[in-house]
Amino acid sequence: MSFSATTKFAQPVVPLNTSATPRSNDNPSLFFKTSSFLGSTHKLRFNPLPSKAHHRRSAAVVAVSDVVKEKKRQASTNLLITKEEGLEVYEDMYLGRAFEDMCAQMYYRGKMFGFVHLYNGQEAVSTGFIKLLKQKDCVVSTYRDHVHALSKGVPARAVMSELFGKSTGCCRGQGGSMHMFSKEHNLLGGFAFIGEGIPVATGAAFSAKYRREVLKEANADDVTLAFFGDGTCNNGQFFECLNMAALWKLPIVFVVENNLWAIGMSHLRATSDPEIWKKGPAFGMPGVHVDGMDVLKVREVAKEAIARARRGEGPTLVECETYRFRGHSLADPDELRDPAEKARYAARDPITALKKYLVENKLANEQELKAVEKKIDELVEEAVEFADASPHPPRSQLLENVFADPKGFGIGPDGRYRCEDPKFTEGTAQV
Ligand SMILES: Cc1ncc(C[n+]2csc(CCOP(=O)(O)OP(=O)(O)O)c2C)c(N)n1
Ligand SMILES: [Mg+2]
Repeated sequence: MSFSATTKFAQPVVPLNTSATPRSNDNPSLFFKTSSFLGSTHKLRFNPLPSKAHHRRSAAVVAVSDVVKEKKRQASTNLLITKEEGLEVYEDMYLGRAFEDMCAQMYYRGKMFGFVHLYNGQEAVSTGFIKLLKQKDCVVSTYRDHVHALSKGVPARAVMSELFGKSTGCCRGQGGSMHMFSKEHNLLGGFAFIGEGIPVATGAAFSAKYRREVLKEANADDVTLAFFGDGTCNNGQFFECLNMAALWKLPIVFVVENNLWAIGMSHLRATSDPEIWKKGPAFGMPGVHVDGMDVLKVREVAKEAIARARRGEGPTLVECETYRFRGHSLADPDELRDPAEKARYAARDPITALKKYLVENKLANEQELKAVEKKIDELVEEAVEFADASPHPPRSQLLENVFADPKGFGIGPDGRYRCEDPKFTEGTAQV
């Protein structure tokens, strides 16, 4: 089962839950959409536009993953996951949740500095995709990056320590929450500017293709996953990179984590056509919409998108409908979102849903899952103790990796870092 390239693919569009929504040409006057799309309760005012072009365009679009539907049909005889995989997936999702809950505690106790953006609610996306990767494959994240790092195998203690700004962190305490990076794990960041990681991911995918096709490295079949949010999809870098990746058939999967909000801006209010997955076919790559609260569905879509990239068939755009259970960052009181919307998604908690699936299908029992939870709770506790006990970086590290030419600003004529001179922080040093 595979996705087909769009323009050649004459498959009927499977509508998302938009059928109740009046089309803009149904009624020439302004109307309010009470927004059934993607489960948001946000009210949206549309301006009517002649929308024939819209209808024509959607007919060429690839539909929601048939992979999932096909598998579902077989589900009574053929489970979507084995016991071992199920436990691995559960463990990773539970780790993501427990880690983030601990971050909230530590942040409010003053152990972390700057902004800290948590991933609660979105675990099915990180786990569903990243657990399918090999070590050599690359992941490019956003500022909501702790859980992507954990799924990619960066040890919890190295992530926690980074958050504490300690020298044992995965960036020696120099990056902090939004800048997780690990060469060993091919986690290429952590980016604070939205959209900034997408070109980096495209470059990583280009490098794999170049090594394979130009340098003839037969094993260079690495795949890159670029994660980013719905708000980021209105940024030019998204479109530029889709174009380049499709043009050069790069081994990349663009994973949109559509949690319906960009800080306090509703996706429906900010985006002319909120169905992001439709933008894949516009560039000649498959676009897929998947329930991002269901890790098993995400995994099925991810399997095919990753395999497609590894086979050299090019990029895929996957839109995962998900939701964040906390505010935008830990500094956000989260007063803008409708409590009914929050409650609706809370009821679809991806960890609870997976647990139910595993137990109902006798893939795991409560005791086994409790044992996983206990192990992870201890691991997270240990990560905090490790981070707390770790030393702060030396002052001399302050300007390392900040300047391309460290001799130009960071290091004085005596060969020592200028920041080591007490006058540096007093502002009276000669620099
Ligand atoms: C280039 C740039 N513009 C604006 C911002 C400010 N900003 C920080 S987060 C954010 C919203 C991003 O929303 P989304 O992409 O949906 O990600 P989410 O936070 O929902 O995961 C914005 C606009 C930024 N970081 N970078
Ligand atoms: Mg968002």
